[in-house]
Amino acid sequence: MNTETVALDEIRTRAIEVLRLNDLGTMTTAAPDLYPHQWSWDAAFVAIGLARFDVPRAITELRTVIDAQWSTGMLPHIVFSDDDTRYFPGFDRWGTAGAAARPEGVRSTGICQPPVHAIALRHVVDRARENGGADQAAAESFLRESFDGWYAWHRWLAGVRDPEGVGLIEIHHGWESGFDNSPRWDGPYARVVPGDVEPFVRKDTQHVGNVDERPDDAEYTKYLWLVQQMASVGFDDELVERTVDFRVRDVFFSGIMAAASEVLAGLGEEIGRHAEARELRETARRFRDGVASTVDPDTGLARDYDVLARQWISTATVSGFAPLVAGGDADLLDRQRSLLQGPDWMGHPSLRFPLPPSTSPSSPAFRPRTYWRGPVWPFLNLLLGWAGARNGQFDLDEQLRSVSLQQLSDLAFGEYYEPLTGEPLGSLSQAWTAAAALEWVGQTTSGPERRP
Ligand code: 9WN
Repeated sequence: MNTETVALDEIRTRAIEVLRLNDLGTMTTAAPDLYPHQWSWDAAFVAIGLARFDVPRAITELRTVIDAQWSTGMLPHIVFSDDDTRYFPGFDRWGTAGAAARPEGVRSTGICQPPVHAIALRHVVDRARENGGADQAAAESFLRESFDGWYAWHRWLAGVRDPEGVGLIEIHHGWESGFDNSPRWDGPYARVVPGDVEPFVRKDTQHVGNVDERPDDAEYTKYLWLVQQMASVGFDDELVERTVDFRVRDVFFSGIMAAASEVLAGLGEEIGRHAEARELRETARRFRDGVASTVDPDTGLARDYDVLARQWISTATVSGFAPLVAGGDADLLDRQRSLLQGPDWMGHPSLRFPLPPSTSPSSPAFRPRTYWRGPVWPFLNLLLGWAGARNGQFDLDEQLRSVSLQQLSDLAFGEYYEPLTGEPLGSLSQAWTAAAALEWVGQTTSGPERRP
């Protein structure tokens, strides 16, 4: 066995241990202490990792996500476990107990996260088919059984969050983006003026090495104010849109929407759901075009749009690469790939590893230790690599894979990494980081054979 094989075996073994450590049976907690519940987009990445060694468990993870679906079609961003002690804001604080659309018996929040789920389901079905036998039968049956749920989720997003059909998803909280305190949201949050926010005691700061890595209390007050605003109208879609002080068209969310709609269309075709597949391909086209329309000709980066302030958001964050995720025009994808591999991003000379930081080190907004303001997030690199392979950008996919595996050979499975030193930050034993590692270790082919 050569050294690389030994290291990969070890990464695999330890990553499986991390997923087992976070396993509550029907859901995987996002992290053992900091996040003791199931998060929606984390669960999708977790399913991708689980599918590398336990297809039935990967199916269970996705089943828990879909079982929490609201009657509107929305998939909530957190499905709460029974542990009410370690995370704030918990189920009671969310005020979703009386929300009419929430399925009885499933405790969840009332906002959503990016729709990576169909991409995860694609991975699970593919792994199951490679294994054959019972795995294949279970995954194919789950695909048939759950297709309507995923389809309803995409229809809800397309209809309720993009009612004007511009091809961009509107979000109502930074938490919906999954990029909570990214400098992308500084402008919109600066305009949020909280009313009376019920007193609160945070718990997240007890679980990280240094509180500066997390959002501050002023940011949390605004986060909770938005929750209160939504709760005050029972999380009703129409009323929320009229009430909430944060309304932004999120370009990265929209890029994922484009990619996942295309993938879901393919899955639908495989089970004979041709009408739905046609509609989903049309949805994918709409969001690809929407994402491409935001690209700033000067910087080459895609932009979010602040609906209330009627302003573009041009901060240089990794979300500017939404077109790579969405797919589409070959010239645009080529330009974006060069930009990503160039000196303001993966090629920045100060980086410990040539991987995309969440904010460009060349931007004045860059903070190397603070959460979404600079650190490298491994799960995002898995998504960008997947998109790269799908776009035929195999060098990008291979670079993200091999360098990420070097980074993750510290076996800490950090939530995020300090880009200049390579130090793991936030939570350790983070589930989706372990899942990303498992997927990378499991990829034994590169180049066109791996085209998703
Ligand atoms: C709020 C679980 C989640 C991720 C998000 C990440 C962080 C939560 C928090 O953790 O958000 O949803 O409390 O900080 O920003 O992307 O899904 O890992």
